[in-house]
Amino acid sequence: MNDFDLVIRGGTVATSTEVREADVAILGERVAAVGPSLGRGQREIDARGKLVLPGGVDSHCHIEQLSSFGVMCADDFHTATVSAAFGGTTTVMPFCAQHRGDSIPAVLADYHERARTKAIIDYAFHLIIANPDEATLSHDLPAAIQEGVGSFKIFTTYERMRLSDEQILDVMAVARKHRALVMVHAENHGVISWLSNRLVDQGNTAPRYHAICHTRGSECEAIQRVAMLAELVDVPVLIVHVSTVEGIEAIREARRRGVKIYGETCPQYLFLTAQDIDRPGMEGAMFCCSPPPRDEAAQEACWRGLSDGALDVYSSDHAPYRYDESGKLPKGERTTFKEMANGVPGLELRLPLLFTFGYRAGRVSLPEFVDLTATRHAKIYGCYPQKGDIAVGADADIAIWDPERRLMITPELVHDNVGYTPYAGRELQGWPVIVLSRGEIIVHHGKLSAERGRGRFIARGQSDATVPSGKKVPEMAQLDAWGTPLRL
Ligand code: DUC
Ligand code: ZN
Ligand code: ZN
Repeated sequence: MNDFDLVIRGGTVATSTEVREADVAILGERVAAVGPSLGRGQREIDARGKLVLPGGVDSHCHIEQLSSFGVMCADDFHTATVSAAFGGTTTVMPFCAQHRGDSIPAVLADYHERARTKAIIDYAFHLIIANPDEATLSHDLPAAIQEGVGSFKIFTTYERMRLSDEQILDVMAVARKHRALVMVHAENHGVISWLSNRLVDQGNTAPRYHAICHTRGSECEAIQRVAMLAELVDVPVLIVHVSTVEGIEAIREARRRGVKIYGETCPQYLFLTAQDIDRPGMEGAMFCCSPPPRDEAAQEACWRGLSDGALDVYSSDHAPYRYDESGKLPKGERTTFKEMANGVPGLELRLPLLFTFGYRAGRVSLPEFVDLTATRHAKIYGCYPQKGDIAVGADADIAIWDPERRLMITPELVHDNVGYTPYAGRELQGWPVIVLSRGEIIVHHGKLSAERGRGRFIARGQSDATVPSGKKVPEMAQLDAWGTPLRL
């Protein structure tokens, strides 16, 4: 008679708080026990010499999403989640994108349908809001939050996505009232469009000009403005894909004033620079994302931000486009930097890159690695402790890492549908060799054994991250004192 369905025996188990030698026992879909010398499992995995970590939670990725330029991502819910699983990620949180004119219920229904039949790991959704009209604000967003989609990404740039300051405040007010998290793509639109129009008019169209237009100052200005708006209505806000020294400083500064502001960075800001975009011919297009990778000082600032808490999460911002007419090069060699699809892939290599160049290089500890790649995402976005931990009762989403395994990054190593990786040629040490999702082994030494559509939607609950700080700006306090508080 076996005590458990599966026992992972003799590994080094790491969570965001501790590292210890322990067995992990699984009953059904959940972790049933963690400790020494657990009883027998119907199936056993010998994990001696291996690290047993929570599967990664990637809270920022784009899957089967139509961009505002009308370009479809290269990955659907199957290829994207397969790729994620091979890299040790067991939960993804992609976006359901509302474009102007779209209604939120239709957008959500559409993405649910795409994911339901293809995803092999569990998924939650964020919304992108490009059309904050009356129906969206008063009915559709509160309903979406009720259904477990309690985070909205908004943009300060992109002609067809950006919201005015008034619209941003409208969305923030809804988020405050119904306890959702506002995620912001923060870059100054005027600076980017003014510079890019002039550069193109003057015949400067190569990929490298993309990095020039997205100035450091434009990120910093937009973060400062968004922080000021969030402070006005006292709503927590998360700045996605922070890339600059100045942007990180703007987050620190806002926090010092008491603003509840979270920051995210991504592999492209730790491992790439603008020099990659300056490669010969059109090659630089493979490294173009917004905001763009910067310089070594910015990379250092991102590393520091991750270790001292200025930045809270490390996500992939997987935005998959092929290096051909379907994505990066709609007009072939004649494509201007304004016409290239924006984004780089990263779902699969997010964890292995941080494992090798963060953990193995001594820049982050193992608990920090787990926190940055899994636990904090689950906590901030309201699916902890179901996801992001190895603890009794949690979903048995586990990646067993061989910390010695050496691999060269090549396009063939990666399972997405992008056809290239911006990290080719780097050597990794450490790879997730066995990956479990809700107790089921879905990747086993390079072999996939997951049925299409087995992934489930995770309806997220509220998290502490959405609780307002309680701090009022003087003008709001004055309204209170006059007995005329502003209704949000
Ligand atoms: N923003 C993202 O978050 N991803 C890809 C491109 C962009 O502008
Ligand atoms: Zn963005
Ligand atoms: Zn993104």
